[in-house]
Amino acid sequence: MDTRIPKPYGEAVAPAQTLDRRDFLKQGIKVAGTAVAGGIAGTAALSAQGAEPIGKDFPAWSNTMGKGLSTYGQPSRFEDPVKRYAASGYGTLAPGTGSARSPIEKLEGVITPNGLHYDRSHNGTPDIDPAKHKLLIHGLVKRPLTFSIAELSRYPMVSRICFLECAGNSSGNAVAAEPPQVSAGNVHGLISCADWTGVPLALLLNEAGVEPGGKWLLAEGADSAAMSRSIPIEKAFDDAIVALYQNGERIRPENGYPVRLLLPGWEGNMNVKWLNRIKVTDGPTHTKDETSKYSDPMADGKARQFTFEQGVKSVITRPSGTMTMSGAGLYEITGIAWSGAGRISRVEISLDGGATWRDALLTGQALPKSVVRFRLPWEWNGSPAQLQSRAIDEKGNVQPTRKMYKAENAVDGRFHNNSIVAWGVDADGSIKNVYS
Ligand SMILES: Nc1nc2c(c(=O)[nH]1)N[C@H]1C(S)=C(S)[C@@H](COP(=O)(O)O)O[C@H]1N2
Ligand SMILES: [Mo]
Repeated sequence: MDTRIPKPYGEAVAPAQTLDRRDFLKQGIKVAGTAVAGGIAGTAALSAQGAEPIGKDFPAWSNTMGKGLSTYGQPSRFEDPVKRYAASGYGTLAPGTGSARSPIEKLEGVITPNGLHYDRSHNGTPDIDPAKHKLLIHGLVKRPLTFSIAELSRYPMVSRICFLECAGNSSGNAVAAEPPQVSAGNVHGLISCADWTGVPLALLLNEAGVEPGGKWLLAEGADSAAMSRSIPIEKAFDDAIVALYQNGERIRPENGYPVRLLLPGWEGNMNVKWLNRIKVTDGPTHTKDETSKYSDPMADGKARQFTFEQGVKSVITRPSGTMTMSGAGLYEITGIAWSGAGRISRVEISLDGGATWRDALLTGQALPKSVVRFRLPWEWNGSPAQLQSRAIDEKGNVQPTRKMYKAENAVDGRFHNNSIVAWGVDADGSIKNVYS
């Protein structure tokens, strides 16, 4: 696979290390303008492809009938390498136990296509017949209720674009002695963002009638891992969704079909997939999934019992590790940022390993608890550089450095690593994962 990054506009255009975005657009327009006037000869990139006068030698796809209609669209066959990075540590013993990471360095915008949403499963994907699946709400309620999927589908629904991130995302960068030389998605791809639709959990709880002593929930999945977590009931009345749809279509089996719990901004693990039971309790249940894991060991020997909110974080996805720059010139640095605390208010980029910073542009909408995309034009002069991004959210939380993360967490602490990601660019254009 060719991982070289094409330069957008051929030749070097300015001596400055970075350009103002308006300059970037102007330069782009200037180059394109020259190209048209000069018969598409203005740029190295275009002339290299061999410009032809319009109307001569049409490619076959322009003068033969196109392929027939299809009932479910697929990506172009030329895009075949865009795949999740699937890894299970247990071989044939438990092939579905592990994770398939999103190839974030190959995606644009903020929405993760359903087939590329990350999948983290504790015992594989169950093959659930929606006609036989039920959701039970019981415990400290006036009326225990069960809901079939058909019944759930008749309730008023809400939609929300939000990110989901595994507590174990970026754990490779937290514990590996040397930075792993793999793609951005291979280290940081346990993050995805989708448009989820479903029934507000508050609606269903109100129908069941929560008793005054009901303060927590136990949410359990129908998979054979019986994954279950305790959730403070306030979250249910804030923004929890019993989700049935993912980006407009029914949730994919890997992501919780036919119904999952969605807790916007909170630790991926608590977003119970294949949801089949919610029990209202007076306190946390202390299930196996929240005592054996997800209780982060700290440097001082103590452990955090719960970490609900995902920290403020960002990753430059292009240029990024394992890619190669195609020579000095103008590039666009881009990446994704998110925070469990709300909106991203700012993303800063450093080109010199954290010594100086400048603001990136946030493009599109900065929705709360969603992924936002940032961009910055960069005139690379061909000498070594170290790229970093630092996100800040509307609550004033600032993405920490890796040193800060390591100082706070146990030596083998690997969860909730939201520290700054650094990419080292060598003079030969190769890009490496580096610890700063
Ligand atoms: N029932 C059940 N729910 C589950 C899991 C699971 O294994 N079983 N994995 C959890 C973990 S660790 C994460 S990070 C998220 C992942 O959601 P996704 O696979 O849809 O990305 O689901 C959570 N919900
Ligand atoms: Mo997870």
